[in-house]
Amino acid sequence: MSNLFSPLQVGQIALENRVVMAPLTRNRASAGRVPNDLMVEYYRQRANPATGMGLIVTEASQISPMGQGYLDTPGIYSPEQVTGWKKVTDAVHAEGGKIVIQLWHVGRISHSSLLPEGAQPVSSTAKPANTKTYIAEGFAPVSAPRALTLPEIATTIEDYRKAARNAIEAGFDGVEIHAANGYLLEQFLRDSCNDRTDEYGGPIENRAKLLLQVAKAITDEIGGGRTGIRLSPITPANDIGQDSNAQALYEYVVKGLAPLGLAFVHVVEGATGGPRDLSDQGITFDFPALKKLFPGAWMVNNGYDRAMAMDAIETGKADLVAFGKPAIANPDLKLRLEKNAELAVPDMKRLYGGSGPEGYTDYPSLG
Ligand code: 8OZ
Repeated sequence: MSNLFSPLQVGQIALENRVVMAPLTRNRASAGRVPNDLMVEYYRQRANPATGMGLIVTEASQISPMGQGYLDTPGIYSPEQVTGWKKVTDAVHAEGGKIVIQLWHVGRISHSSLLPEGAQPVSSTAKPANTKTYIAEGFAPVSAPRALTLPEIATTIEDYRKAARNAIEAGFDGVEIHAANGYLLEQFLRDSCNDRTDEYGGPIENRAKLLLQVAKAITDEIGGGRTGIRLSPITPANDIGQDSNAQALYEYVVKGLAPLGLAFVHVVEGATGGPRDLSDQGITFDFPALKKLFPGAWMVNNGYDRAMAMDAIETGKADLVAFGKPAIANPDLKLRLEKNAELAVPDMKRLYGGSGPEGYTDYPSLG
């Protein structure tokens, strides 16, 4: 029988265990949004599947300069970034590990000070989100966006395609499309945000079009077996609002993804980093019904502890479990889960930013 510690072939990626490091924003890239040597060490520490992660999903990484929304997040659009990431993938592979990069465009969750020539952020809409981001001066309200034009949408799809090509050049085993947490692709998906009147707005088929075109471009470029996607059907993250019919929307999306032969779908169950159950707010979602529509590997996330994760795999509710905070504080997470050893907790003051090892590469392994 499968369990959390057993191998799994995920598309073209052979995993030695089912413990996944979730994508985790750490805001530690160097000038030019280039991955640096401390980032190499951080991923290396977690990469050996005998003790650490069966699969690492990197922190969200912008596909273009316009895709950036926070200070010091890494990119995957410049040659220098590809060179920086190559050091990460080489280190992970030397440990016997597997790593995919999360491809990110923040859409309206950005600030002009982070964008080329102080540009306005872009989105499905010109309505601003009521939230903050983190810039050189500290926390700041996001800047008002403008709606992408049709030619700009085409360019954005090409940016995703190029980023996927860059990821393979940088040695990644694949990519995860970030279509969650209130960022660009979710800003198109949900009718709580998307107020377009063109072919990318209105009915579900139109709102899902950008996501499916991005997935098609990426799978054409690098193959479905190297492509995964992250969805968060009911998260309220980043002031996205609830879709009027999330079940129908996300079922349409997963049905549209299935023929592309994606390696995995990664679902955030409930509110990202918050409650899994939102039924007290009248918000429910049938996740097993969504899983039934997808033939590839099913990755679950959000507040999983050891017992929940083991149960999810053993009962077939999921094929993979992604851990966030536990993966930050426990480089040997798989070993600790296997031994039922105590899990360290992260220093929450050091989740974002910094340039030294504190709260980043100084979490010890057992023994
Ligand atoms: C925390 C801080 C900044 C960004 C996400 C990429 O929620 C993020 C993120 C998380 O997906």
